[in-house]
Amino acid sequence: PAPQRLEDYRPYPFAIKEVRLDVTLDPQASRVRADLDLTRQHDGDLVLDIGKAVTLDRLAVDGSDLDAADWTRKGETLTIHRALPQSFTLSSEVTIDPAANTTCEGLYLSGGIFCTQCEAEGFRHITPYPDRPDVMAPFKVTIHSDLPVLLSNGNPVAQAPGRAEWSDPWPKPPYLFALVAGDLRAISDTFTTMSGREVDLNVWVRPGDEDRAGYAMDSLIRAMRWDERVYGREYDLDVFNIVAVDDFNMGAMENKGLNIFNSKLVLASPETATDGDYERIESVIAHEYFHNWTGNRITCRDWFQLCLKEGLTVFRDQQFTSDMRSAAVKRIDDVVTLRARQFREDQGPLAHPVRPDSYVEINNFYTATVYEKGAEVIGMLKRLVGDEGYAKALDLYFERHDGDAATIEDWLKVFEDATGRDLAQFKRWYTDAGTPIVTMKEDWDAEHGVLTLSFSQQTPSTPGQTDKPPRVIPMAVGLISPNGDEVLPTQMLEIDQAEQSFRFDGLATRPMVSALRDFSAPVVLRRELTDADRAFLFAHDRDPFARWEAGRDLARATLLAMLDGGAPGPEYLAAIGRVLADRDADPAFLALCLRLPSAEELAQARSEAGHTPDPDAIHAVREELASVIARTHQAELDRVLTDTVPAGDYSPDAGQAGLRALRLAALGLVTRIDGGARAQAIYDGATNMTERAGALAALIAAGAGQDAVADFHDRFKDVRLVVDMWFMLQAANARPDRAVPLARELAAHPDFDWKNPNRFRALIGGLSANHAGFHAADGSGYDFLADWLLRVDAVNPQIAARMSGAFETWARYDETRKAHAKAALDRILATPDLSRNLAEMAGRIRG
Ligand code: HT7
Ligand code: ZN
Repeated sequence: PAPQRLEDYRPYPFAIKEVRLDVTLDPQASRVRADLDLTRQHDGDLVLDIGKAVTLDRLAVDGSDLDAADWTRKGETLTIHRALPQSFTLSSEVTIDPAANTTCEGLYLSGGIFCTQCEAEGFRHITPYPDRPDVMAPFKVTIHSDLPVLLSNGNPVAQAPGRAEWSDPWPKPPYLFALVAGDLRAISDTFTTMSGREVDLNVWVRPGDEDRAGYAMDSLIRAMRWDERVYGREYDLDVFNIVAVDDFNMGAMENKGLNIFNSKLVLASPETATDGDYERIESVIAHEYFHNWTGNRITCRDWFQLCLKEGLTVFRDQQFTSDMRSAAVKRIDDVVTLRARQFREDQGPLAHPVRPDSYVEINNFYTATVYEKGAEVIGMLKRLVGDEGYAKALDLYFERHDGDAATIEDWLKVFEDATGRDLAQFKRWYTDAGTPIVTMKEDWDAEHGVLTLSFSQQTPSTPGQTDKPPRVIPMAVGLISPNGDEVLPTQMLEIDQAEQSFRFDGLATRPMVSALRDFSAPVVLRRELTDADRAFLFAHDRDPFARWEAGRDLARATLLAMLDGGAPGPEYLAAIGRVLADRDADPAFLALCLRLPSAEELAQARSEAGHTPDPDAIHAVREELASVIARTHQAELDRVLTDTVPAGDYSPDAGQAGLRALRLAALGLVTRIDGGARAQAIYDGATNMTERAGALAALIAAGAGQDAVADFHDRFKDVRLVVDMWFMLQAANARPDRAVPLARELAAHPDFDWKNPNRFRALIGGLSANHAGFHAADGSGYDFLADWLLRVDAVNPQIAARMSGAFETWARYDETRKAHAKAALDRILATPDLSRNLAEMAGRIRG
């Protein structure tokens, strides 16, 4: 299909004053009647979107039925040819089959619960409609069903057995429509808003899951309070409902007043969820809630503007987590994720701007670039205009655009108007793909005590974009004297030229430069440092991100040297010794410092340095370095294992979670040399899932986990989310030569319900995350993935397309692996009836 292009945007010819939906639920034949009050605004045909599986039973204008000659239906488009009055009501009646809908889009069934997913273009599978975000309307919805709980957007108007009416007064785009019906149980609370209104809060789950919904409710209340305190944003309906379902393509969905969640991001108890799960629940509950203002009250004009709501909402949820937990640890975690996912995307065949200018299938653009880089771009804006400028701009954004479907131009304009700053050059962060490479050089004039820092920036070409003019890059630097004191606290340098220098005078001795503090811009920084320099920064930098970065650089340099036949140097081993001996620092920070760079990160680094990465060699050096650390620091590691057991009952808070993270980081190292004895002991004595799953992962990685794997399944076979974990832990941690054979065995396991997105992601995503296992030299990982993508594509194209991203880096490997990957991609592309989703992804990746 021809791509959609940003430049082709045209406003819709009609406005909708009100939408009235009447839905009669039936698993095989649900009936939807829609009355749309339309008024012409511009010239043009009345064109509606309609899903292919929707049976159109009736169309009428102002009550008179249209006959077949009055409309044409082609593909997903319904065009009305009849002459139309200025204002009129268009009525439609359709039949749909939720039970046959396996796509988790439109109206479908999950474990007997009717639910909907309409972003990005799912509303057309429910009723004919202008399914685009700039057509906003208030909705009134009546649901007919015998099921006990019937929910839709907005406020409840009337509830009677077999019937419920809902009214959403806030004009909304169709992608925010939601309906849920089923046998559900709520845990409930209330929230009094800043202006004193009481809001009913409910988290709806399947019967029996109620005792695992408390943390989601607690997170919601904290998010509501935080958005009032930090952004001045108040909730605007009488009720806020969250529903957890088991079959869901992504994490969650911010439908107005009725958020629908993947149950993985709602349900948690100490025995069944890890600290990481709790933290994700807190942040995603907050993220979806924050969309109420950044996404719902102000939405996107078109899907090219997706980063307008997603980048900003990710930025806001990151701020929230920083406030709830440790800001330093959160920043490091976010950078690790950004580099692993977004840098990889920016450096490969799927690179695209934060605001893309064309797409074939919009669902393929819910990417790390739009979300995570979109958030980084906002972080840079905030750095450039300062906290006060940011607050003024946001106030103006909410005031000026409430009720609008807005664009990135609107967004930048409020910053320009609120702060007086010209953002023409800054806009390149939205329009230009690729990660800038910034090279920093130092010139020290000892005679005059002057240090000159020279920066050059260059952004590599990306598909369809070769010309990359310089961008504005906020570069946070500090200077540290040889005795470790900070001689110059953080300064924000603004690099806006291809080459640029900055002078620092009056220095008594040559300082060490701490650069890109707090990861002030999403760039790759290149500079020359010795291991001794890195160790110095790791010991003395006051900026926690830069400190961690120096340690990670040291680890990375050590591993890269080992790949060239070197041995771990004394600086790194001594630095790890200091980490293990540090009793003052935040344990969560220390845990991050102990974590070795991932295999994927090393492959990326090898390839950037012009080498062909060898997955087996990368696996081997990581194992070797872990063993060397364990042998060198055995006594300290044992001490860490005993000193990091939190006192008191389990709590998912940052303090306890940090201790457990440190304990598991130490365990991962000692398991390399003790044959799994300590991991088995921790597994056996575990009182919470964090330790149990962490110990199991360590045992599997050591090739010693058979008994624990069987025990884990026995204990948790009835807890769906933990069975997902069981699949994932095995596939992700299996030794490389076992990974694909094991994945094949697991795919034949009776619990492998591959049509369930979580279960599919657990196994297939687990294998893709096993770097050397997935990139097996015989191509078996690629074949396995291709087989499963084709199978799942026929039932759920969004999941197939998303998981195909594992092929993204195929071109960086050796000729044998490349030939296998190419053959697998060609096989996918040659398959008849491939979805638009997977065809676009496989085509772009194949190149
Ligand atoms: N805005 C949502 C993104 C989304 C989605 C969610 C569930 C299933 C399919 C989906 N397609 C797009 C979630 C968010 O980012 O907040
Ligand atoms: Zn979002």
